[in-house]
This record gives sequence, C-alpha cells and structure tokens, in this order.
Amino acid sequence: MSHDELAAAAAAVRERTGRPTHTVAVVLGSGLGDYAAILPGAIAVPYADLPGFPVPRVEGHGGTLYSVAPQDRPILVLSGRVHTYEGWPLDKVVFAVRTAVLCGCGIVVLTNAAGGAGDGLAAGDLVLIRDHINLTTRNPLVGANDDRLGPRFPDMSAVYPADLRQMAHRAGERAGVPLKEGIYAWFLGPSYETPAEVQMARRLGADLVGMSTVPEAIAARHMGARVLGISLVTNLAAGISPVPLSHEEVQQTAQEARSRFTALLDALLPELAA
Ligand code: 8IG
Repeated sequence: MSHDELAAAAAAVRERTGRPTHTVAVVLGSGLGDYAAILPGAIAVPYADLPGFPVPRVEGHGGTLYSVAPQDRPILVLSGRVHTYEGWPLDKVVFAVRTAVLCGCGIVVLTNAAGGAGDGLAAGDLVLIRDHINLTTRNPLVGANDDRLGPRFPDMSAVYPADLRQMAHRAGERAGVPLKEGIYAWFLGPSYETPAEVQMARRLGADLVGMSTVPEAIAARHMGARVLGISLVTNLAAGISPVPLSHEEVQQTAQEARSRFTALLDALLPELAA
C-alpha cells in the first residue's frame, strides 16, 4: 500500500462525497454497523466504488462509507471493517482508516465488540480504551516506511489521549450512557481465547480481549491522528463466563446495547467535530 494508492482513495472520497475535507472518522464494529444508515442526510459510498478499499466478504452488507455533516462539520462513518483473521493483509486492514486520515480526519473513533476479561465488567458495558496490548506479534507498519505517512518509529505513549476520553465521558453523562475504561488486548483470532489465555491477558493488565482495532489505532497514530476507542462488551471472556461463548450471545448483546451506543455517538460526534 503506497501513499499514491491512499491518495487516490482519498481523492475518490472527496469526489463522491462532494466534501473536500472531513475532520473525524468513526469505524463501526460488529453489531454496531447500522448506526450510519439512520443518520439524516448521510451520503453513502460503497467501499467497492473506492479504489483500494477492501470489501468485507462475510457480513450482509459489503461495507459502506458515509459522509455526514452535523453542524456543517463533515464526518466519515466507516461501516464494515476487515480483519486479519479473515486472511486480509494488514495494509488492507488499515486502508480505510489511513484514507480517512488523508481526508483530514485528525480524530479516529474506533468501535468494536469485545470480550470482557477485567474485574467488574459485564456484558453490555461500554468501555473506553485507555491503552492497548498487542499480543499478535503483527504490526501494520512492518515493511518499508513511507515518510509521507509518518515516522519509521512512531511514539505510542498516548494513542488514546485522555482529553478525548474525557469528552466521551461527558457526552456519556449528557446522554445518560455510563462508560467504563479499560485496556484492550489484541488477539489474532478467529478462535476465542482459552480460559488460560484470558487469565494471561488479565495478568498482563488487559480488561478487554478482541480481534480488531489495534492495527487501525497503530496506523492512525503513525499518521499523527488521535484515537478514541470504544468497546462494547458483548460477552464475558472464556472462563470468566460460566457458559461457552457463542456468536448468538454476541449478536444479542449488541442488539440490546444499540440504543445506548447510538445515544452516545449522537452526543459525542458533533462535539468531536467542532
Ligand atoms: I464480540 O471474547 C468478541 N470478540 N478475542 N475474545 C476475542 N474477541 C472477541 C471476543 C472475545 N468477543
């Protein structure tokens, strides 16, 4: 993935949306993907129309980029992401986020569904990511560095800055949606963890376990963007939960949390874009 390919995708976004710049990007995680469809005035562009964008294979919808402009401040909403466990190379996993940053997005909101491993977490909790632990040994920056995108050795001491989390907490208070905070550990998947792996992650300091978000956060930070991470705990991680994990449980919890998630984003996004 070269700077030229990303620049071509960013040019297509500008052309198709008619908006020369966007300030905030939101990536919608599994079970949360239909948020943008209900946004008034959203301009929808299928990923398939954007050069270089990976088109998700599994889910019902193939991936859509939306442009919305609350208070005339354009925001990109990316519905549909691809994962490393599907076999996608990391440059494709981070392609949409990198394009969004090239479009001007200095803030990237990454949402996901995740397993809860930390004490006091319950299914249905919304958790702001305070920091991450990469347990995969994979990194989207491996390979030649393009200095136009960012530095060879980017600093990762504040990927998820405290002021963005504070803004989210305040938006949550206004919307009546309580938010917790935690550390997110990236596992490759697609099998869920064993109970022993969940205990390992807990001892390393993780509260959340998941299969996404971290590569996008690394790529966004590489390009100088600031990241807000929001996890929906759709299941307690293996061994913490008394019952086996199931995709049905995940989908049902996501369904139940949808209205809180929507209320949070409605309160937060205009603020972030302002
Ligand atoms: I949803 O328990 C969801 N995604 N690694 N573990 C990991 N990813 C997840 C989990 C989980 N739940």
